[in-house]
Amino acid sequence: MATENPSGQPGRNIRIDGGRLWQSLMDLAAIGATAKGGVCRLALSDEDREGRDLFVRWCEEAGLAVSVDVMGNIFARRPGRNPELPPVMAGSHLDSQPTGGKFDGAYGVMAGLEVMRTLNDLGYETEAPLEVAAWTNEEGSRFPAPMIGSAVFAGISELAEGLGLQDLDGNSLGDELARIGYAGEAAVGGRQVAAYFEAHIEQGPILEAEQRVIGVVGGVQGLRWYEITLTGQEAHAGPTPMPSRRDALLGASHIVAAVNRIGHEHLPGACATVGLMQVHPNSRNVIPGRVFMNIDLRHPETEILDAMGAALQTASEAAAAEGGLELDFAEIHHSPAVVFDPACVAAVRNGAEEAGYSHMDIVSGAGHDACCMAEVAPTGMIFVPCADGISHNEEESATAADLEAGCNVLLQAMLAV
Ligand code: HGY
Ligand code: MN
Ligand code: MN
Repeated sequence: MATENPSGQPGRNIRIDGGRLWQSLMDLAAIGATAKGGVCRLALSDEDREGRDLFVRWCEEAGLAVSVDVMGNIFARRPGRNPELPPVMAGSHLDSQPTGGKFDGAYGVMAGLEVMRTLNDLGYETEAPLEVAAWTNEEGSRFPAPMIGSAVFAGISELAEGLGLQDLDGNSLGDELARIGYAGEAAVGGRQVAAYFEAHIEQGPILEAEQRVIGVVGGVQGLRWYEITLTGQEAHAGPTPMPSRRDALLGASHIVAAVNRIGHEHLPGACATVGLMQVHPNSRNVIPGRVFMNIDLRHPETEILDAMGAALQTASEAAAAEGGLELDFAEIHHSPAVVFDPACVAAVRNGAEEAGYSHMDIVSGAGHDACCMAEVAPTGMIFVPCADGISHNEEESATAADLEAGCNVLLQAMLAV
């Protein structure tokens, strides 16, 4: 390794290679590519394995030491002068939504790798080691607990809970890790991290509307997920009189309307969504006997999020009573609102200012692995705009220039702490 830093500056004038970053994102997006220009790399699917393998190969080509922990989280480590110091970490996730975009998650992992590649090019030696992490099942789309890889690393969730999660076909997360060859041997968590930074597209419209390149993320709103099962009675759609029906889908439709009402009643700030529903037996001429659904509630303020959850339970009980239906109601996930470490937030803001990028403070509407990492390390996030604020959509897009800017800020923040 050459001298610490040939330019003599503390990394201030270093810039990443935006073309290389963009190409890595496009090469990764070819894995699980969808016809509409997005990606489908569900957690621990064959496509996720392919994306992981590509990331690991690139890390090894960059001379990074790769390890995989028992939750399948991948860590690529670049040595610093003092191996005893805890690492400064960047990271995000490689898994996607079924109709996901090229940048959600992938950007933060590729940006972390680009930071390593840039420092390698310059022969820049840091005092502490650096790491880039790819966390397991951030999306919570296949296995019903978002950010579970980082949550187990941070001690928020138990390993057994993480490995025991099942997808809708009954496959366990642990079995799928083994199937794709990512049931690692390294212990999960229980080690110090000096600081964690996550670069991510905003996934909302604010930066674009305000014409800012960098979002200095101060924190993340709270999130609760609920699973509801309504059970009525399957019956023939023809001879069964309307008054005597116990139609589970009718009850579910009242709950869907109530979720939307609850969101509007708790503005500003509330978000309320029913994104997953299964109707049984889902046959054209059978009155649905059972409906399974997931509800996603979000708000920056804990008390209001709690009130939204209480209103949902009341509405669900009323819908079940009205329809003569059995109700199973369970909260399955809670990520409390998070405030990021002031020093990390300042490092992001300074990185943007020193590079001359327009920036603004912002709170994240989406959950991220950074929410979990904030439990165990000083944490910050860097946002860049995405077109029309659209994400979790195959048309998700961002500009190479903005992605490059965010990665430059990530580099500066990692060197500054
Ligand atoms: O749901 C979220 O906010 C994230 O995309 N997992
Ligand atoms: Mn994400
Ligand atoms: Mn996402």
